[in-house]
Amino acid sequence: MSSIAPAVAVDRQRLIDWYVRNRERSRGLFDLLDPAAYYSRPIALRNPIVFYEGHLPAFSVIALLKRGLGLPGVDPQMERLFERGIDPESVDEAVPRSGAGTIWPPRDDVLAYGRRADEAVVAALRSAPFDLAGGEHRAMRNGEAVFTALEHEAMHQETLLYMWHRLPHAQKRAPRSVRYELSGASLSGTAVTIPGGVATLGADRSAVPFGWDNEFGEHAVEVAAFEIDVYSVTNAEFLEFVEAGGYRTRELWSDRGWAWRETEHITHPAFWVRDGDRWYWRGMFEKIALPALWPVYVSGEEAAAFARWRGRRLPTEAEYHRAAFGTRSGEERQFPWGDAAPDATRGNFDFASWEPVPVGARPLGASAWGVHDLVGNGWEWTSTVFGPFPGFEPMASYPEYSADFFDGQHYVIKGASPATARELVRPSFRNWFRPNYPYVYAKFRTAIS
Ligand code: AVJ
Ligand code: FE
Repeated sequence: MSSIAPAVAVDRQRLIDWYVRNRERSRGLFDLLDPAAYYSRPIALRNPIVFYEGHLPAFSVIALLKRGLGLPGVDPQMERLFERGIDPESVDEAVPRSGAGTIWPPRDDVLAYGRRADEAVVAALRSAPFDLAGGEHRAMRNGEAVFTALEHEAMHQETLLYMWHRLPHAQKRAPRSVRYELSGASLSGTAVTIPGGVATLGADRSAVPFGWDNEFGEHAVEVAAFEIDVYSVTNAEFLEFVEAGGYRTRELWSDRGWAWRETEHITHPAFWVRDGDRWYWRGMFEKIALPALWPVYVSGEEAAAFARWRGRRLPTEAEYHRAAFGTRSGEERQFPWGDAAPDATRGNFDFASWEPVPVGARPLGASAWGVHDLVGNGWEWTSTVFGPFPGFEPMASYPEYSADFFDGQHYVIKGASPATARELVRPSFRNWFRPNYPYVYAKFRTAIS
């Protein structure tokens, strides 16, 4: 046995544990649903629920076994059906894939496929050669395809949860332990000035175990001084905007935002429900009298309109970095709170909660400038169009991942939501959506130069 063998063995076990933990969590999410919901499509532009239960194992087979290790798949028919969804963000309608006309298999077949895929993936994680960096195995450089599979499943758990949020409550079974944090101090209206300085965006390939293609490479950006809200905008604050007629005031909206608002008849956040003369939060398992202190979850267009109403704007991606990771000395931190590993005391992420918590409720997670909740409690909208960093190269294990969305139609969101796995909490991680996508767990704060 070579001297590195024990370290490799430990690593493999950690990857297997992660895979198994991922699979158990996904199973738990599907088991929250009434079987009647299984073929429904809670978000019209996304595939029905059944697709995702097949997509998770199929994707791992495709990315790791086929592209990474050059092994055969498990079931070509299932892998074709479940390879890729119709995503609302997708531009390329010419790619044949599953969609509206698809006849979906019974759940038992999907589950049986999942079990076979799991066996094959775990077997590969246990013993397949991982040092295959060269030539036709580019997708295994630094174990890339392994992490692609693992992080993809974790990311989709968030997709599933925000899809579940749209389902009627009668189609979900609430776990016994559902609790909400509702009370706290009323903390709005404070802002802090962050002096000009450098923000480091992206990651250095040789310094991190894994990153998605859009995270590379590392580069410094000069950020001019700006002022930013210490707390995310709450439901109570957003209600002022609604009551002041913000949704009817043309000049607060971009042309694109106004067109969306008109065609979709948008008059309030998608997470709000009106009943009689009261507002409620559309919770995962029930409707909740609108929690004043929770951050409001909105689309980017709504966030931008609110900011304009306040005479302010959304922060850029670089300003977010500076607010989150910058310090007075010029050194940058790994996380807003410093270099300690992310845990539940630092922010509302890693499935700690089904809903947001009051803004400022995790003071141990504040950044060096005293800005709260930059990681956790909802992603943060930025005004930055999603695009490649200098030196971008599509990843071999999943070349379409980012490149398909460099179309000028998507905006960067940063941080984490309650449904973001802790493995995805890192400064370079970037998420993106169209600015009129109102379903994600995304909050915002305002800034000004
Ligand atoms: C990066 C979250 C925008 O949800 O479409 C999952 C992630 N890509 N499978 C999405 C993704 C392919 C993606 N986001
Ligand atoms: Fe996917």
